[in-house]
Amino acid sequence: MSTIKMFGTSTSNLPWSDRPEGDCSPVWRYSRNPIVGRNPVEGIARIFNSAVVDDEKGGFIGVFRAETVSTLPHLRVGRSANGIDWTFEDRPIDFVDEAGKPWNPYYAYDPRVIKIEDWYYVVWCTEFFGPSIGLAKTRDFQTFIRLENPFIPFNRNGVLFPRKINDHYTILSRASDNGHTPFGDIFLSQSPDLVFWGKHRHVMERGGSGWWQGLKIGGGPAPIETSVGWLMFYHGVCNTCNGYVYSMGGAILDIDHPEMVKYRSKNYLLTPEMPYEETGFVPNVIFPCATLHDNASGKIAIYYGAADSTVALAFTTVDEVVRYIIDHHESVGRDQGNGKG
Ligand code: BMA
Repeated sequence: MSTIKMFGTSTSNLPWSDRPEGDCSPVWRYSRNPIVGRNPVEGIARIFNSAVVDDEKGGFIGVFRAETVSTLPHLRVGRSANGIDWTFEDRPIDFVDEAGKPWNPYYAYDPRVIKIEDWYYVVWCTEFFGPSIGLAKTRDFQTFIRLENPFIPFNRNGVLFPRKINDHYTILSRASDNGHTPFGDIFLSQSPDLVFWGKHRHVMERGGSGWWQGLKIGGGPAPIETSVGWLMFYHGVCNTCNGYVYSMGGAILDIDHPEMVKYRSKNYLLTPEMPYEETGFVPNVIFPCATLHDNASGKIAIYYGAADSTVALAFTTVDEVVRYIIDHHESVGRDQGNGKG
């Protein structure tokens, strides 16, 4: 039993490994990583940065970022009995608009899947006269209905909260530019209907006392509701003389006012250290997009993209990771404010 409670969809059969002996980091890796290797499907060079959910029938389903051998990213459904061994559909997701007409993005990447009430929502970075956020809903992972794009360009890392907050759908995002944004803080926006978005608030800024999140930060998996606040895993990027390094950080946001950061770890929770994280199409990338959690035991499984090449798994428990974030927290800039500017 965990001391800190988690809420929301609970997955008792989530993939799990105990912390290896002698490992004292707050998050530990699956020893058989990566779980999706290179060239997993004919014509697909790499699958990474992907979103996995409980299919509520005892198995797992997800929306995966796949890149063709001509390096065009698109989204594809995958299924798994155990959350570790995946089979993928042989074609990209075919989106339709609300009238049932085809509406497919030219490119699509970094999906998140979030269940709110009885719909699964897919949020991704889409082509919309430049990169912006795409939004679709599905009940069966066969028909994907695209909704209005929430934002104008340029924007990335759209992440919905798994329930309405103060009667509003709530989304994290990062305003960006057309390329590898040399800036970026996390903001949130709210909507009564998933069409009209407003009440924009600043959540968290890049920076802090360490350098690992000094260049930009971006939302990761859907935040997990806990008895101490929203547990948010995110990515932080630093610039080095040899390129960008993407690590995973952790923060706890106020439950009713998630624009207010309660605690934010000054240390990363996971940084590229393994060969499959340090070497790949883009070296030194850990990019978390999904978690599964079990409310009774407090176990959390984290799915992350490694080096823009593969999918990997890591584990923690709510008690350990929240304790780590609180014990190592620091106040950064205007994180604790009301985000109105
Ligand atoms: C970001 C996104 C991610 C990618 C990362 C590292 O801008 O494009 O999909 O994992 O860069 O290349």
